[in-house]
Amino acid sequence: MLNSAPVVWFTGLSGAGKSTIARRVADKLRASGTSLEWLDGDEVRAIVSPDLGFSRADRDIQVTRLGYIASLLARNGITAIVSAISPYEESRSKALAMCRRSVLVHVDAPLSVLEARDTKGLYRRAREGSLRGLTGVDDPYEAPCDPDVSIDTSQLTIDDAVTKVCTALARLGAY
Ligand code: GGZ
Repeated sequence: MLNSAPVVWFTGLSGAGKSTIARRVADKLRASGTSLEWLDGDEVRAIVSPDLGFSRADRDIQVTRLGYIASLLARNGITAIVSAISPYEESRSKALAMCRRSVLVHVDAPLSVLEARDTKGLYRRAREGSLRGLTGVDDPYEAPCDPDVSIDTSQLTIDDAVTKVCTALARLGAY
């Protein structure tokens, strides 16, 4: 029987750096021969969840879908990397509970830094009032109480962030 693989779950606000770090971790794991899939919230929404918006109920369904897909991959020996805002503690914990082994990574930065980066212009639109319900501005984000890894991307380089995640995976014997 195949051993179950880990799920690496990145949570945090838009623009915090989840996808950037997830991509670099994926590259590093692939280079060491790990079979993996990366489920990015934005991409999964486009393909699997076009029916969903950003209400609490819809975000919870999105997070459940991500958790289920990740658990299927992991139990078949494929490491699953998930990057999604996943703002609510309850649905995030339930999704992770579907996965046998997981590393929860909280990617954070002060809101002022995210607003200055604003690569997609979402924060500007939220401040102007043309985008409602942006997480961290006028929609809640429940930070994990006890993440396995905490990264503040205003303080840490991407290289150091990747090393922190890989160290946590090594503790699981998964890297
Ligand atoms: C949050 C939004 C919103 C609102 C559009 N709130 O950083 P991005 O741009 O590229 O990725 C974000 C993505 C959120 O999808 P997730 O599946 O990660 O969210 S959740 O886990 O909360 O279900 C963001 C963009 O969609 N986006 N409107 N109102 N993010």
